[in-house]
Amino acid sequence: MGKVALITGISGQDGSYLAELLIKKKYKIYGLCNPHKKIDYQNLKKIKRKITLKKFDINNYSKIKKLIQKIKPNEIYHLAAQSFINYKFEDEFFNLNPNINGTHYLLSAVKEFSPKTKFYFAASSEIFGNSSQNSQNEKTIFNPRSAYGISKVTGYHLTKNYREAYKIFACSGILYNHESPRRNKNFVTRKITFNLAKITKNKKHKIFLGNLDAKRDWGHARDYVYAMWKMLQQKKPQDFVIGSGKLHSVRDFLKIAFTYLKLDYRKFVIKDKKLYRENDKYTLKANIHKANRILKWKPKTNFKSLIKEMVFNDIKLINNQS
Ligand code: GDR
Repeated sequence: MGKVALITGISGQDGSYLAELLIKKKYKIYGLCNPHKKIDYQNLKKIKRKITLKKFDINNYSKIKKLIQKIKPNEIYHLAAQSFINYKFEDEFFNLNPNINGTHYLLSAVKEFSPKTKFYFAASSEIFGNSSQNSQNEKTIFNPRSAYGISKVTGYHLTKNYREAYKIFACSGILYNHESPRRNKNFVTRKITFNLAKITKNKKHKIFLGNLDAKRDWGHARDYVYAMWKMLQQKKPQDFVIGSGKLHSVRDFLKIAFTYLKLDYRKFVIKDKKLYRENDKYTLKANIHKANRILKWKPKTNFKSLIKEMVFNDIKLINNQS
């Protein structure tokens, strides 16, 4: 019999790549989707028939309890979250619920009804926020600068406390930005590649962007979900920083993307002050030494290959639409 996995947020970029990986490894998969949001079946098109998909509110403890009691999964990957970061604190309750209550409900249900279940929490580099260190590792002090970051710190500590107090196999992956052709178009990488594809159809099309000098540590989501799985296959539960360890600016991303199509990005980009983020002044870079050493993990896809895959995927998408 294969293992059973429960994935919250399965229809997102990470959830769908992870589900594909686990299907190859013969897992039976239960995937939860937010019942208040339209499900993006596009990401699940390859695997829809191979998973049990449930519209499920993870803010409902009695439902979570029943589900865990019933399926007793070998592994839970808690990926559900409102991932677009609002630095203005407007969306804080929206952010806080899945990361805090959802994480707590799942861990508590595991403790009560399925204590052998291994648990993964999707933390984020945003927990470091305004970090005094040039690159961050598992020992770096947290200093979140957004409600999103604060909620991820809480989820991280809940996970750590259940691990230490109740001996649950629970880990947090502290993931830096990870992208792919499945990235939501709100995020800057996909916004660029999708609009670039539109430009190939209409040379008058423009892309409105905020701070082009903002830097991120970017990797491919497919590589990062493999690290999640590896974390739960270890003998001992521990937390890991997962990233590329390399910094690039939004401008670097633009230049490379446009160069693939022999275009000059400067002719198509309009800077929009409204898209600048007041609180987004911090540059975070991963130190992935521990993941290298213990998980034997490092990213397979480099920055240029990531961009190439995204650009040509969006061109195909636009061509199929027209
Ligand atoms: P981020 O990703 O906030 O880092 O969160 P995003 O792609 O939104 O921003 C990256 C950088 O690009 C700059 N930027 C713009 N961003 C957007 N979205 N739109 C623009 O037009 C634009 N112009 C410039 C931003 O200022 C920023 O510096 C992601 C998410 O996946 C989180 O869930 C995750 O926790 C973190 O990464 C690690």
